[in-house]
Amino acid sequence: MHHSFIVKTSGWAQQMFLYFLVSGTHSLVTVHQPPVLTTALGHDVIMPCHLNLSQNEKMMTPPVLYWVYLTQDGTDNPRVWIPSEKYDGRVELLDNNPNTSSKSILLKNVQWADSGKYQCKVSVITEGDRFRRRGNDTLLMVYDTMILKLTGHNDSLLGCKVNVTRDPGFVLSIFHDGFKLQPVDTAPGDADAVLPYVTLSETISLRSKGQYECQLYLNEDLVTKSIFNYHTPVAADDADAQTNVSLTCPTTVSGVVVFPEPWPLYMALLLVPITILLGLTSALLMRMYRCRYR
Ligand SMILES: *[C@@H]1O[C@H](CO)[C@@H](O)[C@H](O)[C@H]1NC(C)=O
Ligand SMILES: *[C@@H]1O[C@H](CO)[C@@H](O)[C@H](O)[C@H]1NC(C)=O
Ligand SMILES: *[C@@H]1O[C@H](CO)[C@@H](O)[C@H](O)[C@H]1NC(C)=O
Ligand SMILES: *[C@@H]1O[C@H](CO)[C@@H](O)[C@H](O)[C@H]1NC(C)=O
Ligand SMILES: *[C@@H]1O[C@H](CO)[C@@H](O)[C@H](O)[C@H]1NC(C)=O
Ligand SMILES: CC(=O)N[C@H]1CO[C@H](CO)[C@@H](O)[C@@H]1O
Repeated sequence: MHHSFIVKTSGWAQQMFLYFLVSGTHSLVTVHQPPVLTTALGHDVIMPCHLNLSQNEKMMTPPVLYWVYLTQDGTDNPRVWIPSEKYDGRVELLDNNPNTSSKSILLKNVQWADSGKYQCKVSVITEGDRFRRRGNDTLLMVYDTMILKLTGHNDSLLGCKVNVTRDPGFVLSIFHDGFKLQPVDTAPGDADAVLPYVTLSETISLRSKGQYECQLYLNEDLVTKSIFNYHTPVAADDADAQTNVSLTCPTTVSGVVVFPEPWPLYMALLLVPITILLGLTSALLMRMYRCRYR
């Protein structure tokens, strides 16, 4: 009884396999791509796509990959991979082997017009069938360099500005030593419908010294941030504020990082010739000493 059960399992598995082939249930082949991606203007972005094939599905030929940009009206969707004229020279495959499950592409030098939805599609030929699977679209959103600086005629305000793809999910906030500040002025983006992006802006009044941080969120995810260190408390009168305000340039965390001068390295480099010189001098002195007292 028990024995026969074991013998039968392989037959059962085969039947299941046949069932999937015959019934045309292709739930065992899926295409995965992330729902949302953000990238800085002018940068390159990897758009992931992954073909998931269950063990018992065998492809007869390497799968054929397509990526398309979904236009808003849904017509004339340009092909991103294999690149149509519009994308020529701007798109690369991350993995050139057509047999691997990675179907990700690299889109280079992202522009505002690249904001939007992208779909990854894969054509598969298995032993019993040929069909096409598509991913659930990736929405690409673009942001420009964030600017965080003193504003107002007496530098009593700190303003944060950033241009982003038009989307209600983008939110700017300014924090002081970890606490969120109430803005004195905020612009959710002017309604210039001609431009493919909006300028988000937020201003707070400076209270005390410390670290001010402007953060750009897309829904729950931190996209980019910028830090401003304010060293001296705002003084009572204007003259004080003018002379005694000391600032450091804002450091854009997601962008260029400025490294301090490598003074220890310079010292080390200087020390080498000095040590050699000292060695030579002492050797010379020793010889002179020996000569004199010989
Ligand atoms: C695509 O979305 C549908 C509906 O939201 C979901 O049922 C399906 O599992 C998703 N497919 C993938 C591959 O994530
Ligand atoms: C691929 O499918 C298997 C089950 O068939 C699942 O365990 C695995 O998580 C899937 N991989 C991805 C990337 O979704
Ligand atoms: C991909 O697989 C096919 C057989 O299905 C083989 O002929 C081909 O050489 C493989 N290509 C690479 C780059 O491995
Ligand atoms: C946003 O774009 C406008 C041009 O429309 C430009 O003048 C402005 O400097 C940009 N703002 C930022 C913060 O980059
Ligand atoms: C800076 O100007 C604002 C009005 O623009 C004023 O309310 C504030 O008192 C001024 N701050 C100082 C330190 O003078
Ligand atoms: C105008 C003024 O009050 N200047 C002050 C700025 O801060 C230095 C100390 O760092 C004081 O000595 C100055 O009097």
